[in-house]
Amino acid sequence: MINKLLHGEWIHRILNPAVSEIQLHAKLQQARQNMPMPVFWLLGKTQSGKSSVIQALTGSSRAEIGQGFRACTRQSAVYDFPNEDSAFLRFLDTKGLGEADYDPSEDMAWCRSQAHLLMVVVKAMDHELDGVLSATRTIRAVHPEWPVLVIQTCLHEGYPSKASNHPQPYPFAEDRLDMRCPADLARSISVQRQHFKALGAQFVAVDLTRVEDGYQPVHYGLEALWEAIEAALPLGLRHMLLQNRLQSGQLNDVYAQHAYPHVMGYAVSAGLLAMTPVPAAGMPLVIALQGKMFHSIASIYGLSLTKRSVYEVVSAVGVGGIGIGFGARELAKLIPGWGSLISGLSTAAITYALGMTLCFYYAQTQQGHAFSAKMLKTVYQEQLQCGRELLKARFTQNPGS
Ligand SMILES: Nc1nc2c(ncn2[C@@H]2O[C@H](COP(=O)(O)OP(=O)(O)OP(=O)(O)O)[C@@H](O)[C@H]2O)c(=O)[nH]1
Ligand SMILES: [Mg+2]
Repeated sequence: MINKLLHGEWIHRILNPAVSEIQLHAKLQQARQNMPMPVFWLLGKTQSGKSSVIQALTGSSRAEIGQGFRACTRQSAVYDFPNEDSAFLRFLDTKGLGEADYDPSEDMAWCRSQAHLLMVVVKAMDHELDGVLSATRTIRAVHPEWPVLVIQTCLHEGYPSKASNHPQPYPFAEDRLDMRCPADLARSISVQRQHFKALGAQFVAVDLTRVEDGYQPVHYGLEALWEAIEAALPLGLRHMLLQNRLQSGQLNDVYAQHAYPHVMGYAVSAGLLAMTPVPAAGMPLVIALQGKMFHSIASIYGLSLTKRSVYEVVSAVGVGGIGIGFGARELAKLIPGWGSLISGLSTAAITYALGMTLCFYYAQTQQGHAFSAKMLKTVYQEQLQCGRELLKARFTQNPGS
């Protein structure tokens, strides 16, 4: 009986949230103070390849990145991925570096407790590095705790001829520029690394080309870039970002691919809300956020969110779905600290699984395929498992710590 009531209430609240957008936004801000969103600060001259790095890491298109940036200081802009509402990763792009006497203090003030990884982007053959070096030095002096990753781009500009393809296997691993690396390029890369070494930097060399450039692979060195990021900041971001390109089978349609990072973002936010000590208000907030996620998925599929669709998905999942969330919250009271992490991860995984199940539901509906409640339940169970795996690192490592 209680289960049935809870169930009905859940469906009702998804469609009619008990909290306003403003309240939800305020609570999320509060939750993020305890567990801040990871921020990558991209520092580099104009045209050094900053947007290309974002593109390669997130899979966003140039247009999406261009539209997604909003100014945050006089010289910098911020890009929340996948968007402001469902962001789980933030990029800061410093525009002013091309100009003489760039003073990073305003950007630093804005970043204060925000940046977690300083990515210095330089073209591999560029030797006018004074501006970038001095900005890095200033930032480093104030924030020695931020890891510095120097990303050396546009490698092919140092290849002996236009016809040369990328050297394989990848010869640019730190301090081991081997014989396959073209001589001019190797020299240039080493000189750059010497300059930044005193600043405690790590290095990675990439060539993030466009398909029409004709190089293979298009994103050369991306693997090494991810390894360097994960080593500096072990938050599991690589899996959280790449899963959308690895989804197979029934969740492989373009809409699901597009919805995936949004689902991930809402899942992280729901987990954060569940972890924040806001007595009694926790669950309505989480459900309001799930409601927002449902609306967002529906609009990606170009379908409207009907009571029926919510009912079918939530019914198939069963009260067991939210039961885990409630159970974990109870547990959280018994085991302070640990409990809230379990609760955060559980709520995030449940939200993730719900979102992906709704994607499956819409994909099947759209393609006119028959499906049963049992199938929905199976998808949910699989995605719950998957969500737990994907989000585990995010909820056990705090970028702020
Ligand atoms: N081949 C190759 N081209 C690159 C690489 N990085 C950037 N480019 C190209 O260089 C140009 C500038 O790259 P962006 O990523 O837009 O550089 P940016 O630093 O964001 O530039 P601004 O936003 O203007 O400051 C584009 O035409 C890219 O396609 C790279 O690693 N290899
Ligand atoms: Mg750019």
